[in-house]
This record gives sequence, structure tokens and C-alpha cells, in this order.
Amino acid sequence: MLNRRQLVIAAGAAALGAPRCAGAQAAYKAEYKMSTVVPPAFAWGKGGEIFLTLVKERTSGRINIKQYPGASLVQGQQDREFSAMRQGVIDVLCGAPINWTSTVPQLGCFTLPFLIPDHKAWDAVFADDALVRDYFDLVRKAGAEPLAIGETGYRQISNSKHAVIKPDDMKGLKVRVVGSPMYGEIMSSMGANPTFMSWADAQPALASGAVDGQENPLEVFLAAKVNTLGQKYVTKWNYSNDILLYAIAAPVWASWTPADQKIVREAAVDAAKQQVALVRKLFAEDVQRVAALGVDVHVPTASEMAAWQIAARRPYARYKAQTQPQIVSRVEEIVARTRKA
Ligand code: X2X
Repeated sequence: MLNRRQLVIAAGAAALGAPRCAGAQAAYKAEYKMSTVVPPAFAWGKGGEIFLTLVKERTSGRINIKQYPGASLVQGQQDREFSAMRQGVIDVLCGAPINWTSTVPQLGCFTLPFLIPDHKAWDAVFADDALVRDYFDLVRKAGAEPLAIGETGYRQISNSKHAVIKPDDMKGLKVRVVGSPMYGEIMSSMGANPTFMSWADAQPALASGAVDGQENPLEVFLAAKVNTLGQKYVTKWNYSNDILLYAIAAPVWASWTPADQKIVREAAVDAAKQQVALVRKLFAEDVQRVAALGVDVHVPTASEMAAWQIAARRPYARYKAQTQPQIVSRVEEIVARTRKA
């Protein structure tokens, strides 16, 4: 058995024997903080948990990521995640760029209303390596190393008042949206009154009737039991589906060895695949599960969908111009190809 002094000497010798190139890297932190808006009971929170578990296993614990759900690192204010990442409060992002609109509006270019109508289109868009490369460049310029793209899920409108079949039915409804002005304008363009609040504040506001409606993937509706907050009517209009972006704060990324960077990137890609599979499975069964709770679920016909798309035309054009017109145009082309195929 080595005594303490011998152990210290042995550890020192091991460190001296470490490859010289490692000298460029700063010391690893004992814990890397990951923010997620929702916990692992939700598919996108689960996507974060899968990632950190894979990273821990594959780096033998060298990189220890801890998940902080409820956006607790920013006191629940999910719209502050990206700026907190820049300030060094958050090391790992596993989130929806729609939450970061006030900081990096350009990253929200995939969430335009009715831009990516279904999973066939979605898969074609994100299989386009050049497009993903351009998007990742935007993330890098914004201060984070992008690793992988998951899916937060198609967002559906729900409310406590009446069935929503056509744009007119939105008139006067007070709808909670995340802090994205685009979602606000979509709601106003349909005659609803948008109100911006965090997810943490949204739930009591729905319960008390301070707001009439909200929009979220039905997976979130189910996991958060939004039906118990008075939401009786759901329309599965698939109006927006954000990516789940896995990214690491640039200085943290630079502090890791190339070998560890490779492991972390692969872990994110693998986690994103599992996360997307989970979201898709839940999407396939959501109408049935939500209806089983006694909620009135409406699935629009093709002509109803066309009416929704027309109602959202103005905010679509505005935010196409304001976010990333080139990327959006390429998405449009790819989507159009999937309509013909
Ligand atoms: O707050 C929401 O609605 C949520 C959970 O969907 C987001 O983080 C965008």
C-alpha cells in the first residue's frame, strides 16, 4: 500500500507523463451546468438526461454534466438561457432557440408558422448537411459550439373556451406564448390577445383563468397535465416545431481535449436520435391520449390548414426577413420537394 506522500508523488508523475498538447486545455470543472426548461419526465428534458449519461459513461466521469430543469439556473426565466450561457452561468444548452429570441433571434429561423409541415419535411430539412452547417455557423458566431439537433415537437393550440376550427375562432382568446415576439404576432394576426410569460408562470395563469389558452407540443400537454388547468379544447395544427439544440459554451468547449470533444459530440448526436424517436412516438399517440382525458381534440382538414397558413402570412414574411431569409428560402425549397415526392 502506498502512503499519502507516495500517492501524491505517483499522481504528480502521472501528470508529467500526460501528453504535452493537453497543456493547452484548462482544468476541467467538477461540474458542468446544463439548463433545460422541462425535467426528464418530458421528452426534451429526457433528451438532456440521455446526453449527460452518455457523456459521463464515455468519458469515465471526466466530464460531469448536471441537469438543472425548470431553467432554474436563470430562476425559471427561460428567455435568459442564452445570455446566461454567454456569461458563464450555463455551460451546456439543451433547449429550444425560440426561448432565446431576445438574445439570438436568428437562431429561431426554423419556427416560422407552418414552415415545416410534417416529419417528412422535417427529416429532409435536417438531412441537408449544407443547411445544417450554415445554421451551426450561426450558433458558433453566437458563442456556443453546436453539437446536434433534436426536436421539441409540433406545437398545438389549446384553450378553455371553445373549439378552434378556423382563424375567426381565435378572436379575443387570451393566449400565453413564450417570450417570442413572432409567436405573439401570429396570435394577434388571428385576432387573439397574446401574453408573454415563462412556462413556470404559465401554469398558474392557466389554472386561475388569467389566460384562456396556450400552445405547446401535446407531449408537454400530457406530461404537465395541462387538461387539469382547465384546457378543454385542442387543435392539432402543427404550426411550429422548434429544434432541440445541443450546444456547449465556447470557452468550455475550448477547455476540453480534442478526444473529449469528439466523445461529447457523438454523445449529443446519439442522444438527439433517441430524443427524436421519443418525440415521434409520443406524437403518433398524442391525439388518442389527449382525447382519452375528455379533451375535445380537433385535427384540421387540408383546407382548414390552408386557412391557418393564410392567417399567418404576415408574421411569416416579417420573421423570414428578420431571422435568416436565405436559410428559410432553402427550407422552403426542400419542403416543396418533399410535397412532390
Ligand atoms: O415554455 C414553453 O412553452 C416551452 C416549455 O414549450 C418552451 O420552453 C418553449
